[in-house]
Amino acid sequence: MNPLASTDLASQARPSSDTPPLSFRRLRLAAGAALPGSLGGRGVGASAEAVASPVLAPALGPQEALLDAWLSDGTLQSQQHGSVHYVTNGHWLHGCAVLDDRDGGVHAATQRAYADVFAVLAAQPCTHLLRLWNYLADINLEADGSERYRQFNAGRQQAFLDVQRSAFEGSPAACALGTHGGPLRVYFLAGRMPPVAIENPRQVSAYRYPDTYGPRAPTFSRAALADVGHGRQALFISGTASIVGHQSMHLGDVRRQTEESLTNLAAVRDAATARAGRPIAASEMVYTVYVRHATDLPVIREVFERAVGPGSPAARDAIYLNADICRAELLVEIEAHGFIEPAARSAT
Ligand code: 3EB
Repeated sequence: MNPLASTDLASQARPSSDTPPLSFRRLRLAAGAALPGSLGGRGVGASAEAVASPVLAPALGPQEALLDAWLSDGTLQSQQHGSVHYVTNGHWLHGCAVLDDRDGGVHAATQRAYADVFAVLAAQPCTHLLRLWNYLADINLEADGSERYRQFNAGRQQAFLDVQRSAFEGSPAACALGTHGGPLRVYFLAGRMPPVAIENPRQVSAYRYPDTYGPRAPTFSRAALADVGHGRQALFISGTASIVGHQSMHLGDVRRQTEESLTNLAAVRDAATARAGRPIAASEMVYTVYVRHATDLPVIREVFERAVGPGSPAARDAIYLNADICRAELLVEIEAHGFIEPAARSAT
């Protein structure tokens, strides 16, 4: 294990109550290495468990992987249920559903993956989803008469309805990306308290998209704000693209798509900080940038680094993955999370 000191974003806070805080680290690992004591997370790069999205930056050795790991103190239990493997300490839970979508198709695989996730949560004190990360091969491919992303949306929404979870207002924060092969992977993070869902005033809520984008709308909120212990709040910003209202903007222009995505990210961040009552700087968040065409990396990176501050922690620690965005015309998508610190106590 070889933690990048520069990307060690672990909480320094210690719990004062009986809730062990949730924290995060983005790590560089040797292939096959695990991070002891973590709840788990999403890997990319050289790992059998990794998402099949090539890492465009930072440069990795052939035997290296990047892990976005969620951590919390206490006794960890690893369990399996159906397609889901998960780890929990009773306060926080991270898991992943992995299913081959080749047999029964994307709709069935997605519905099944989410049904397994909800069955796990129903049997736990951690019943509330904070954030989901969805990865599906060939997301823009037409199969059996409809695009695979649309089939995914139908299976996802149905799974929420099947267990009477809201598929509209209050949906979890999420992203959905197209990988270069591999099974359906649904990573999820859950806690004991429901997060606050945040929308973007510049965009129609995704769960209210008109049916021109598919018969079943995508089930996600633009962001979620969750208490993570010791007075801190985690802000999870969903995958954010060049969409205004419900329409894709700047077709074919990757520079302007990146700028529009960052304008949307700032709008969601503003809505969230208004709700939290405390700010979080763009330069202090942790980003994943999804790049459809590897050749667009230099332009996307230039625009992104200018927005978050050249040389900032955000610019230094961002990762760029080669992946398909869920609308064929979108060239870039950016997601972020960060921690909003408690208001400083008065010295008096
Ligand atoms: C969008 O705004 C772009 O289906 O879970 C972003 C984040 C997108 C999440 C999802 C899709 C999803 O519609 C795509």
